[in-house]
Amino acid sequence: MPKKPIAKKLKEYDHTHIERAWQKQWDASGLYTVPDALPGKENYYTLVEFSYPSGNLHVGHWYAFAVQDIFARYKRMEGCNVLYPMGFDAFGLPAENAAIKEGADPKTWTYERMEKMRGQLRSMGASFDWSREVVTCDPEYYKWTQWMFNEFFKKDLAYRATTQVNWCPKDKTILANEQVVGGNCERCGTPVTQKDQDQWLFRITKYADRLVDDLDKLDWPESIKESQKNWIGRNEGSEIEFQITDGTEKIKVFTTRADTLFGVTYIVLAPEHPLVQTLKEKATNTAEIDAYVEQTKGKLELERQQSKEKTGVELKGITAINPANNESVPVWIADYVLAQYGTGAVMAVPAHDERDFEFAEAHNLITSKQVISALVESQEISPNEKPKNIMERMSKHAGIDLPYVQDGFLIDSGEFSDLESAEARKKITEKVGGKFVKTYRLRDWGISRQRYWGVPIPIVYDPEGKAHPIPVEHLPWLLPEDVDHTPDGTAPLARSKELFERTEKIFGIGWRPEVETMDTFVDSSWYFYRYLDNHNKNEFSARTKMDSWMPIDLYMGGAEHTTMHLLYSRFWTKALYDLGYVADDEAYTVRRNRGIILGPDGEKMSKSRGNVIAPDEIVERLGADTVRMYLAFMGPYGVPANYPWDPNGVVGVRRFLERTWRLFDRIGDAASTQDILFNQTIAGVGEDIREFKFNTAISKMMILLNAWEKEDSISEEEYSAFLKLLAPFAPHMTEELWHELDNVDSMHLAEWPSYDTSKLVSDTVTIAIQINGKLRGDITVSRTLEKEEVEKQALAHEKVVMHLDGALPKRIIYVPGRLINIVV
Ligand code: ANZ
Repeated sequence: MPKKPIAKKLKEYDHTHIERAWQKQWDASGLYTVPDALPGKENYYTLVEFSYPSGNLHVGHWYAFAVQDIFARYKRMEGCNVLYPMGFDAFGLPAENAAIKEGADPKTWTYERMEKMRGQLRSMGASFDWSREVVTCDPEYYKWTQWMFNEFFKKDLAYRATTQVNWCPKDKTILANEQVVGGNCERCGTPVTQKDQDQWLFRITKYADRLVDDLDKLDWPESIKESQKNWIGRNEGSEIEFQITDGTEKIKVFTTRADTLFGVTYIVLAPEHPLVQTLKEKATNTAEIDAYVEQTKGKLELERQQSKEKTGVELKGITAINPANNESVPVWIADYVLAQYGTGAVMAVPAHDERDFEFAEAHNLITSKQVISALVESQEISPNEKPKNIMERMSKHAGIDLPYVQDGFLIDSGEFSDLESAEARKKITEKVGGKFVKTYRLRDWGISRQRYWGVPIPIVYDPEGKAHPIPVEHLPWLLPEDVDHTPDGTAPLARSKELFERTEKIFGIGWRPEVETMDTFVDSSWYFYRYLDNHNKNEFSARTKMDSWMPIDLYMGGAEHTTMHLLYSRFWTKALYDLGYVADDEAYTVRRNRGIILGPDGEKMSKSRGNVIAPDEIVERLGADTVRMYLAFMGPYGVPANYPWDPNGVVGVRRFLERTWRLFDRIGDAASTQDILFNQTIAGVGEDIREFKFNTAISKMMILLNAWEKEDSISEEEYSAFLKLLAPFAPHMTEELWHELDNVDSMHLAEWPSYDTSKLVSDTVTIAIQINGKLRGDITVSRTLEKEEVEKQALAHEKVVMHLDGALPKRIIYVPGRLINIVV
């Protein structure tokens, strides 16, 4: 069959025209509209964290969305029915703050920004299925957020209570613990204060154990698993009661070190501990106690834990009895003890705890009551020696600096002396009638926000003040529009006449609406189910659709999401699972975090530094294909690395695409002589993509291109296969060339090229020739050629002959299969 007429010279590579035209054509033909099933194909659901409508796409978005699209496209060519959806996390503070700054209405602002971003997102040429778009501020979406809230409410997973909350004085709203970073508001950096507040919470603590234990079944970066474990902070310990000396009250402490009970020198209560109010009446320094309690109010937990200055006040005249040895010890209040952790009371053991040691030193309390001694170095103990003997051989203090915080052997602990810490913890707890308990750092998730731009909490109160969920027929419970949304610390919805009238009209006179809105992390806790069935009016997502797509095969996102979104959405999934609405109790078992693109100066991109790269401008100048491919070329994807933007690198990638374009003119009747490299490239590119090494995949294509450029001709089959390898990276250009080859169907319906395994290894090798360590040339010889024969051929190489100029080499070093170095 005659090949393409070579005479047909290709026009210039005009990216602007090509990219626009193909984007339009793909849209019009619905190329990326994904059915719920395709005969003979496996479904593959790849998810990326959607963005909030900031209104401007930055390089980070490109890195997140366009580079992951490479993988989605590869999976499609590999034969899967791939879902790669997109949407907007559209409610919340960022949109609202921006709207306020620009004097706009948050709704108008948000919808305008989304429209602009849709255009920018389209310019990436990503294979998003826009027909499944999800927008969390659309009433059709938040109807289901509200419905789920009510399902949780009915099952006591959502409740209202007064708790200490974090308050951002600038954003004038409550923040979840997860949204306080280093004592500051996660969004605006303002130092956060604490106050008591009535609010809505989700009972995430009920899931604490499962959230820890189920991490084992997830293929996630270890770093995220560790952070989640630390955040949940499960701790096993004992609760032990100390009787107050006059016999009226008991103080229950939580300790992880019951083995140190004989070393207790005082007891500390958190200033907020309820017993403080009872005990202070019996103390001789009530006024001093009141003053201290007052002084600690509003201090942040973090500040209390980290403060070097250990403040506190003794409850003078009050003592407690140590149940282990009946000794009485003084009772203090101090803010290094937190009210909401354990029991809010601590047995202090200065000899074995840093914080207690510092506190005792600061207040002249005993610090030297040592009850644990170090284990001697194992090589000093013969396996048969009893611990008793070891103890006798050791000096009692064994030269240890106090506080000694490790486990060891008990000393001066009555009948428990000589036991090891772990065993002693059990025995001592049992002996004093203590209880083994688990504690958690995790608190219930507070979701009430005193802001406008969020999902209205779907609750109404009857005239007696009792909360009722709004029945489903009244959902979506619309966000009122007659509201001045300027934040002043009170809930803006309380100012809506329409909302109050609506409530009374539906429920009766004297009923009033909840006026708080939900934390946006609620909206994003379930959005991945809605992509599967985004127009469903009767369910948040039909079970059949979820069955065909869930669990998500790959969830990519930013490294900053560890304890918020990734923990909340796990909780959400588990709660839905327990209620019988979803089939899996984890929604995504494979998670990878991508890196961050830095400015050309190697610093985080920021307006103030002036190092922000605007993708729109580069797309305009060099094309979307270049930008996609350059970002993929920066380094391995799916690892949390930092990559600085390199303007020369982008141009280099553009040149590669231009050369690929021109290679078209080299298509001829004869295939290239690079059969092995060709097969190796196909194999290697696929393997690299599967491992998210898009950078090395691109290098491999570059190597093949270099080799082909030296050939007189390459076959159309070869060129077509190359286009297929390149298609996920540069979808527009390859589509254009594919059609230049007279293909009718889209490039992106093509199958991934196959390769000939028998041609992966060459029976020849290329050996570098060095003279005095400098590369001078190479020879290609049979793999099995003897050393002497290789040397002979190397010595006959023209460069070597020239260099030796008749002289004999001093030495020849041969590294088999790689290089030969001739020393002259
Ligand atoms: C006695 C003791 C002796 C302790 C010793 C430690 C070492 P983690 O592991 O961080 O969870 N604790 C208990 N409740 C507390 C509260 N509300 N505020 C501040 N500290 C509290 O810490 C558990 C330990 O933290 C507990 O074990 C208790 O001190 C302290 F050599 O009890 B320990």
